[in-house]
Amino acid sequence: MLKKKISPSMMCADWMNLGRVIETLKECGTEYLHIDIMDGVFVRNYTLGTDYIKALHRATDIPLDIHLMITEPSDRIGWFEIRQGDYVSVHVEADRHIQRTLAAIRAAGGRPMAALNPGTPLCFLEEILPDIDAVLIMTVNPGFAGQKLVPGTLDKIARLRRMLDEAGRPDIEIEVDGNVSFENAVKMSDAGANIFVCGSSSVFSKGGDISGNIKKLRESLTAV
Ligand code: S6P
Ligand code: MG
Repeated sequence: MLKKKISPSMMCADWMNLGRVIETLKECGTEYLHIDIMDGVFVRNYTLGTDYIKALHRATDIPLDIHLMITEPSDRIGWFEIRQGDYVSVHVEADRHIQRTLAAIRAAGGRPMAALNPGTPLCFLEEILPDIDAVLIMTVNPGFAGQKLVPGTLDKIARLRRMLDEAGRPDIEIEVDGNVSFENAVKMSDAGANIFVCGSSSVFSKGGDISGNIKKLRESLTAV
């Protein structure tokens, strides 16, 4: 059984109090910090960037979970400062040379993760299982926080877990990203996910403070 891990989505944090937010996330034992990188082409938005990653590397030893929503990431991996143990995810839809890109992430000290949009079938992963440490299942169409879960993605997580186990890769982690609310996190965990990207629906929900939200999330996940 893979450890359940929390990866707060930093685009949803209070940017005016970022230092304090990072201290709190560290105190709460957050396993990763999720960094959304968008290019305005692969998704219709811009968010965080290369200098933000450098600043976080200097501010904290929490490993980063860098989610590249950019076209042709193979040409751009070198733009990003990757620290040993950081996860870097690339979308299979965005890359003509995904195997080479995943190898480049590994060579830079990162942990390669393949990301799939809700409409992208699992068969896109078949040839690259030897090259990845994790799969990112998008549970909303990427680009924006605050969206509603695409319901079919719950079954997709379960089918992926079966596919990985049958392929002899129970070690490959499944990350979920999009509307990971307290309720949805339990369903996602039940289906086989173990890394939870938490944004406005849970860790940064206005209904509570960060520590209280993380405590509530961990309690519901361990009750599964
Ligand atoms: C945007 C991005 C996500 C969001 C996260 C927000 O698609 O990849 O990481 O930041 O999903 O969380 P929430 O709870 O607002 O959906
Ligand atoms: Mg993301």
